[in-house]
Amino acid sequence: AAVAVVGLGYIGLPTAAILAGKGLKVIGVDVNPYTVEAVNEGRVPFVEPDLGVHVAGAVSQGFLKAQGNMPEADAYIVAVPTPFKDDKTADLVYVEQAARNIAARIRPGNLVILESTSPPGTTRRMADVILELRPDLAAKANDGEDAVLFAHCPERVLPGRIMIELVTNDRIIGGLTPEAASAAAGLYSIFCQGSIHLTDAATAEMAKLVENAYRDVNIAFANELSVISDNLGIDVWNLIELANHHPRVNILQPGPGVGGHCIAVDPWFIVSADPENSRLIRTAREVNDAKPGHVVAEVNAAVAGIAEPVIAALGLAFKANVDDTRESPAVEIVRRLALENRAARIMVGLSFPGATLPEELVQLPNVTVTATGDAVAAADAVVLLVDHDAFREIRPEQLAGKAVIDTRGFWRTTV
Ligand code: SAJ
Repeated sequence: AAVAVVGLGYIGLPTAAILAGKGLKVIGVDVNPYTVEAVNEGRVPFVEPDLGVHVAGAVSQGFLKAQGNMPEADAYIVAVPTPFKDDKTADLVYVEQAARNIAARIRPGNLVILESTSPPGTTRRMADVILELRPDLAAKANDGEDAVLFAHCPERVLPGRIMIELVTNDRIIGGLTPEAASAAAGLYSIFCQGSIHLTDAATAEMAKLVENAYRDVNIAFANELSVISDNLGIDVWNLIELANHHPRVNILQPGPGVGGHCIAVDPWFIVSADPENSRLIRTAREVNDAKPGHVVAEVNAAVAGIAEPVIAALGLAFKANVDDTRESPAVEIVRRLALENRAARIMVGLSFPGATLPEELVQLPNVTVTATGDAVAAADAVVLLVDHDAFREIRPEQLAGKAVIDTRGFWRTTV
């Protein structure tokens, strides 16, 4: 059987590589010619542990190839971006474009799976786009083997552990019909060792959003506690550690804000589906989005009396030990510090050798990338934004006499 994986990003490419590794013929489809070229040369255009060997192996054995056009296939897996717009609603243009391209090639009895994180109702909408373009297939909706099957199978893998979690995590699969759910389960059971739970498409869409909103709300609780604790002169890390000794309390860790392309985005899809009743979920988003401003104010206060202050900012990624800076609160904090303190020099220490500044920061004349040790040595204030393991090499004596803003509680035992 041939499987087309549409969108070769953080989710599509690992899924394509794993399916190909199981001996299926997989055609990866991507609008970006550089991605297509990279994959066909067995290369991965982003950083994800272990993905490279899977892609290189699958391509060299002839099970995986990439192309720009939609092929004919038995099953289509759509893993395109679903970003959010300024009004916080989901932008479904990429899903709709994929659906139109699939409509041109799809045949009776094919299976179409939406993997992209989507607002409730999107699988239905994708099916409608395809079936409106293909009345011949719409007429076969009740024709047993000839009916086209539609399902939602949300990804739940953690960046940095994708190749492990794709195989070991449980999956939720929601079909527009029970037949579609079980056909999709048949495909995923080829590589998924976790249990597969079947439901309808809208519940599966909502389950994915709810998982990330759950985490967002819990992180917001920790972030709110950190601001309250700062105002009360209490060490929040100590406070949380003590409270977590209670058998039914498990507070997460505060930080500089919430980043990444999932947790900072997905809760808005729930809010836009029912704005009136999503008060807690919306407020959590607002609390987490306000945290970078709190960090900026803390740093500004620390350098207030210094004419041309030097600020060392450690880390830009959205979390520890990854190189992904999308929606990263650290990037926003550095950008705002640079704009609000034009006389200041912001030296950014990065943990990945050869890493460069993201686009939002390259234009700023007072922001430079500096070796971490040099940035710390030159700084009046050190703000730790990401708890990368590599930053452990900074010794407490290097921080002596400097203002330290530790947004992750990284040095709470050593400083
Ligand atoms: N963060 C905190 N404090 C914490 C935990 C996290 O401030 O105690 C911050 C991180 O620093 C980061 C953000 O939250 O900025 C999100 O990081 P994360 O590790 O919680 O999650 P992601 O975005 O890497 O991946 C999430 C996962 N979802 C859940 O754990 C419910 C993953 O399983 C999903 O597959 C992924 O979103 C996704 O693609 O939706």
